[in-house]
Amino acid sequence: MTDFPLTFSAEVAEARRAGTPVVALESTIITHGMPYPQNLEVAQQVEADVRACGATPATIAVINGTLHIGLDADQLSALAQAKNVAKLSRADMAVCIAAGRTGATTVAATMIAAHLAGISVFATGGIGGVHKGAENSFDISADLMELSQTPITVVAAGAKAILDVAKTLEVLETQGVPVIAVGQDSFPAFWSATSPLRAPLRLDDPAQIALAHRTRAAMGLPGGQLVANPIPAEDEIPAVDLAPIIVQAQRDADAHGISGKAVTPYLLQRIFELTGGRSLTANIALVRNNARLAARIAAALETAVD
Ligand code: PSU
Ligand code: MN
Repeated sequence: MTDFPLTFSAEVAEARRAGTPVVALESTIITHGMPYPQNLEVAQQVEADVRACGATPATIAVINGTLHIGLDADQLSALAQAKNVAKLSRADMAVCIAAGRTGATTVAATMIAAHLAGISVFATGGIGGVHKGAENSFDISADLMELSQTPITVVAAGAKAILDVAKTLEVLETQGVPVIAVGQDSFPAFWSATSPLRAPLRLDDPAQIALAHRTRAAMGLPGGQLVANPIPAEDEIPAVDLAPIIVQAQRDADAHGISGKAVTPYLLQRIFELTGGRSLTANIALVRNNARLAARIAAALETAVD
């Protein structure tokens, strides 16, 4: 019972009826994070990875004013090619729906939608965070505040090195968000498996992560968990290779006066150009790796509930 347009794909509706695991997937990574046609291939591949690990994928987006929980093949293909799609965070989603427009969901908006749909686990690439120079620009992603208030376990490959990762971890701590590294102590840095920073928490087993999710709910603590899953070693770009490229991309963003919502897509596109496409190859590998772990966590959550 909703008083706004919300619809489920056939396979997500069936999974909800059957009580089988579902993994939410965001759509900003498709519309603003990768070029066509790779974005569509990756979106399809990530959905296939979730299915291969025993869960149902629910890619989330607003299409012509309806919040979609799961997209069919034609909708996914159309979204991947659509122009001028809005980038939706907590602030924008209701306006987009009310105005009958189309928008892709960021981590924050996907968490809100997943929660509305009764989905607990969400896989993405990297979360938004505190940008370099935030002490002047105040550019801090709404993703961080969303993690503190919406009970979703988000699987990401840490935070992108385009961010101020140390400040991002500080804000997450202030907001009471558990940041849990998987299989290592270091907090992963998106394209690179490790960073000089230690993750505050570590759990190596999907069942433990699922239990921590349920324990948080049982204690009445609002908010979710950030699961920081390192990119597989064979796919990473070493941090030393990336460091000068990130400096260059940030310098270009500043020189062009890029601000607000445009910052993250601009930096990703610039790094794609400066790495000759290598950043995209790594991005694809880490998103797929996150989808597989998320499916296992979702399966462990369902097992624990029954
Ligand atoms: N990771 C990617 N590509 C992306 C994003 C993350 O590899 O496009 C998106 C996510 O949707 C994330 C958003 O929520 O960037 C953060 O944007 P901002 O910094 O404007 O909050
Ligand atoms: Mn921002």
